[in-house]
Amino acid sequence: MVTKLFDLSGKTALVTGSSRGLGRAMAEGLAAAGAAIVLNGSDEERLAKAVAEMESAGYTVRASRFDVTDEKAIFEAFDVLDGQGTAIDILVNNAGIQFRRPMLELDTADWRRVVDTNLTSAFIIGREAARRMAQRGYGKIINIGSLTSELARATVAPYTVAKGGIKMLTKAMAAEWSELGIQANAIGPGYMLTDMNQALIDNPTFDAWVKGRTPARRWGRPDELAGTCVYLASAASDYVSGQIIYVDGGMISVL
Ligand code: GCO
Repeated sequence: MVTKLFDLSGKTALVTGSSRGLGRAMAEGLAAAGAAIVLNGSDEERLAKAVAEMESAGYTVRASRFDVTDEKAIFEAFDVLDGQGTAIDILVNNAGIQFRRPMLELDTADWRRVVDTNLTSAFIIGREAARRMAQRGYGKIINIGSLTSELARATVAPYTVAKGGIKMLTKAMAAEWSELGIQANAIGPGYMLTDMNQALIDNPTFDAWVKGRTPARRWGRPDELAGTCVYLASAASDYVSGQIIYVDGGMISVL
């Protein structure tokens, strides 16, 4: 019974920003649970390499290349999926960028770029997916937040604002879409070993801070998000909506 609850066979998942990092790790986890995967990225070469690697692992995968800040490209991508008869049952809004700079020195253009990529994209892609999920009375939306969905860190204001918005967008989606058979939830990763964090990982002072501030005394691995992602994508979470689950080694829960 338990394994059936987490079985994603027959489901298709679109994971944005999934040619590497957290998105790729969650895509692998969803695929291992039986889902067919639509990988997304803007870099054609990196995306093709990720598709090939996942196909060679025996997974059912295809690519959908679009920039998550380009609304026209998003419409076109969904038109292609519609034309192929590909229904997106599970959407993981993972795509995101980081830009570290004190606000007093921050250009508005950089603010807008981060908020558009990390937050507005989740609304646009979420809306397009939900319009189709509502017709089928079924869907799972998983937005990727952050510790900064709750707590601010100096020099990452636009990221923090966007991730705080992700938490509340998730609740707004739950408010409007739960009655349509769509569950919208979020995952809040802690400090994870990703390319985006490499500069922090390589900084001995920051590395020591993360290890001291995290009860688990270590950085998280991208694959450690897969279990929570599969849970929120599966029947096991059919009565869960509007929640954010932190996968952070305990960091958000302690002073
Ligand atoms: C930073 C990091 C964080 C982590 C993650 C923490 O500059 O503080 O990039 O934002 O990536 O979001 O949950």
